[in-house]
Amino acid sequence: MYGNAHIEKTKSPKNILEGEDPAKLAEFEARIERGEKIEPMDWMPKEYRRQLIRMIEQHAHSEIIGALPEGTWITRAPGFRRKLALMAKVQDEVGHAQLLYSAAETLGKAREDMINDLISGKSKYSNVFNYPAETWADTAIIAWLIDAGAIINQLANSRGSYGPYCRALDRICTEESFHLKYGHDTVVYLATGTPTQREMVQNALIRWWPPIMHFFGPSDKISVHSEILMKWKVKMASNDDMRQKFLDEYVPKIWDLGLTIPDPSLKKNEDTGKWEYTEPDWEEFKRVINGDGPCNKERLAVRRWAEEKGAWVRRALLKEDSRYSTPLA
Ligand code: BYC
Repeated sequence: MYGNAHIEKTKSPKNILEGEDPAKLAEFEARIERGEKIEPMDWMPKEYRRQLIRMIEQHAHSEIIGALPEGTWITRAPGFRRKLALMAKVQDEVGHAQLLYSAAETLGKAREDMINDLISGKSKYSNVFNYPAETWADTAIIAWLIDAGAIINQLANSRGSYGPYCRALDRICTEESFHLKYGHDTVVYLATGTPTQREMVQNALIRWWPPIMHFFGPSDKISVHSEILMKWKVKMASNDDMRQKFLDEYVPKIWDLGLTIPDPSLKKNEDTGKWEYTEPDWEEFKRVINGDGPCNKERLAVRRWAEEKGAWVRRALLKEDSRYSTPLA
C-alpha cells in the first residue's frame, strides 16, 4: 500500500476543494498543465485521489466482469483455434483487472475493499457487461466493437496525468489491439459466410448497438464528473467526443460489411463533420448501471461465488506461522 491515503465521501461540486492548501493546489495544477505525471507519493488534492479510485476501480471491475459474457463461450467456441484465441483473450481481460486493481491500490484503497464493494453492488462497472452473449456472434461483436470502444477511451486516457493508471493503460491497449483484430476477423468470417451466419451477426449487432452507444458514458450535457476529470487530465476527451471518434472509425467499417446499424437517424453531417444519431435511452442506461440490467444479478453472483471459493487460498497465504515448502530442484 502506498501513500498516506485519506479517502473521503463525495462532496458537492462547490466544496470539492475545500480545505486544500492553495499553494500546493496551484503547484499540482501547474505540474498537470506542464504534462508531468503525478506519482503515488506526490501531493494531490483529496478529490483527485477520490475520483481516480472511483474510475480505476470501476475500470478494474469492468475487466473482471467483462470476462464473463465471452468466458461462457469458451467451451462452445467453434473449433480448436477459436477456442484457444478466446481463452487467451479472456485471460488477458482478467490480467487487465489485476493491473488496474494494483494501480488503484497505489491511491490507498485495499483490493479487498474494492472486491467487497463490487460484490455488494456498491461499485459500478461497465453497462455493457450486464447483457447476455446469446450466440457465438455476440462474442464476435464484443471482441470487435467493445474492444474498439475501449481502445479509443484508453489510448486517449493513457496520455493522462496519473502515472500508474497511464502505464497500466499502455499495456492494456497493446493487448486490446490484438483482441480487436481477433474480433474483426471473427465478424468478417460470419458476415461473409452462409446466410445463417450473416443473420446471426446482424442480430448480434442489433442487440449490442444500444449498449455500445451507452458505453462511452452519458452525453456531455449530463455527465457528472467530466469537467473536473478533464481539467486534471484524467479524462483526455469528453464522453461525446469519444462516441464521435468511435462512430467515425467504425460505422464505415460496419457498413462495408453490408451490416445494418439499428438507428435510422445515423448519418454524418458533412457540414459539422459530426455524426447525428438517435439519442440513446439514458433511462435504460441508468437502470442498467444501477443494478437492474438483464444480467446484473447473475454477474455479481458469479463473482461472489469465486470470492467465497477462493477465500481459503487467501487465508492460507496470510497465515503468519505458515511454513512454505522448498522446491526440490
Ligand atoms: N457503464 O460523469 P460520468 C473492456 C457512470 S472493459 C457504467 O460521465 P465519468 C473489456 C459513472 O461511473 C473497459 N457506468 O462518468 C473488458 C458515473 O457514476 P458514479 C471499460 C457508467 O467517470 C472485457 C455516472 O455514470 N472501460 O474494455 O466521467 C471484455 C456519470 O457518468 C458508464 C472503462 O472502464 C458506463 N459505460 O465517465 C471486453 C474506462 N459511463 O461513479 C472489453 C474507464 C458512465 O458517479 N472509465 N457511468 O456513480 C472511464 O473512462 C469513465 O469512467 C467513463 C465515464 C467514460 C466510462
